[in-house]
Amino acid sequence: MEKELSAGDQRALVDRLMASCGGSYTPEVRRRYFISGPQWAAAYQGQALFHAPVRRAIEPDEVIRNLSEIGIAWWATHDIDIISAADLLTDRQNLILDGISESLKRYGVRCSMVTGETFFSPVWAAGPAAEQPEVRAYARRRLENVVEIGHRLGASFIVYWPGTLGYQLQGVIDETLMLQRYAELLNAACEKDIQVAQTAGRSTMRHCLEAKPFEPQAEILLPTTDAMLNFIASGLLEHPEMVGVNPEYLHELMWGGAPRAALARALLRGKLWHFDINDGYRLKHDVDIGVGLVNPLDWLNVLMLLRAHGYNGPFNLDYKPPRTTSEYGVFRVSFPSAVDRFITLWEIAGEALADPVICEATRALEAGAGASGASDGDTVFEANKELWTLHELIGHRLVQILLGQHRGRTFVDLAPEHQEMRRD
Ligand code: GCO
Ligand code: MN
Ligand code: MN
Repeated sequence: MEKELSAGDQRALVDRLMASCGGSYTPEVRRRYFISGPQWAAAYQGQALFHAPVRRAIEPDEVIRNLSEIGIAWWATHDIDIISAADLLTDRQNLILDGISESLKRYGVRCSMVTGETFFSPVWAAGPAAEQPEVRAYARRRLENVVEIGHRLGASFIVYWPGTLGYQLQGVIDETLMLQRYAELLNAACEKDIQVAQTAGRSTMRHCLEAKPFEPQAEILLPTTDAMLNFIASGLLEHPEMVGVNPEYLHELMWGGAPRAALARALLRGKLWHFDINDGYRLKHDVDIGVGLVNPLDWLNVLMLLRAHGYNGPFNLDYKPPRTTSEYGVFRVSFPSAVDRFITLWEIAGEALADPVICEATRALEAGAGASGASDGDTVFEANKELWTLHELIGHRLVQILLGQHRGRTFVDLAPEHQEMRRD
């Protein structure tokens, strides 16, 4: 009988195959990118409605140490990821934050973003902008507290995901009222920020709204990044200049949108400040798969847009290591491979933007045929129709660049077992 593969043997196998994969960057190189690792992604135990946890709980100090070793220079957190419900808004909270600050300092990691939990606790059963004044007063204290936590940890971004802003049952809520009430909460957070920033001699933070089309409410009041942009411009916010968006790649894909187009619309409004990066499938639930594992071509194109428009905000690894990945695998495979795919796609995007074929084709398309005499549709079409073949040529070129064909990755000398497929 064959010897059983012990846990140690399995880890050694994972390490060996991971090393065989190659293509990884050093921690120093990884640190050059504004990539953040969320506490909740690393600490995700694999639990869900139909799923029992598969990994043990893990403390912030351990997460921060591991991110540091991998070369992820930034860390992000929810208030309740680091402070238990019992300690929130008490003096104990400050002790905990001191401990976190020490861990960050010890491992040379910086806190980029903090976010408030307004979806999990029983008190949010009807959402943070519920009818009851006491729920909203509590929500306000919690959001103001997140602002304080953010300043204390040195964060520059706050994210809001109002997934409980909506309803399960028809006829219960007045949407306009709920949105007004939500705006009041954001106004309070911005006011608090102005105050704390002034006292602390710091800049105010960037407040970023994150949309998700489905979950946890049945109907969501602000389901897309576009809805968020509209809300920011609604006149309900007292400091719209302090509020921008944090699109999540998968959340735009989930409703059937094109993430790149959603990002472009936010860029045009000057509101693309923060970006949650991950992957998944259209019109499915929020699987939060690691960046580039499902749609690498689309990701390449997304990053071309962001590079071309000088996006310089954080890339937040808001994904969930799959349930099949072990605790060991989270920091040995999941995080490092996500970072390395991102960096590679980012660099390929730079290559694609500078690619002579794409550049020349784009210039030619922009110039047009130059048929100045053509005024009716048929003549304009006839004058330009050969040029438009370049669209497909550009599409082909982009895939070539993704696959490395432009660098000579071809299969001229097919392996003998594939020879029979050739007809030459
Ligand atoms: C999700 C959400 C969350 C938020 C986070 C920050 O996919 O469930 O995107 O991960 O980003 O709660 O507010
Ligand atoms: Mn997110
Ligand atoms: Mn998500």
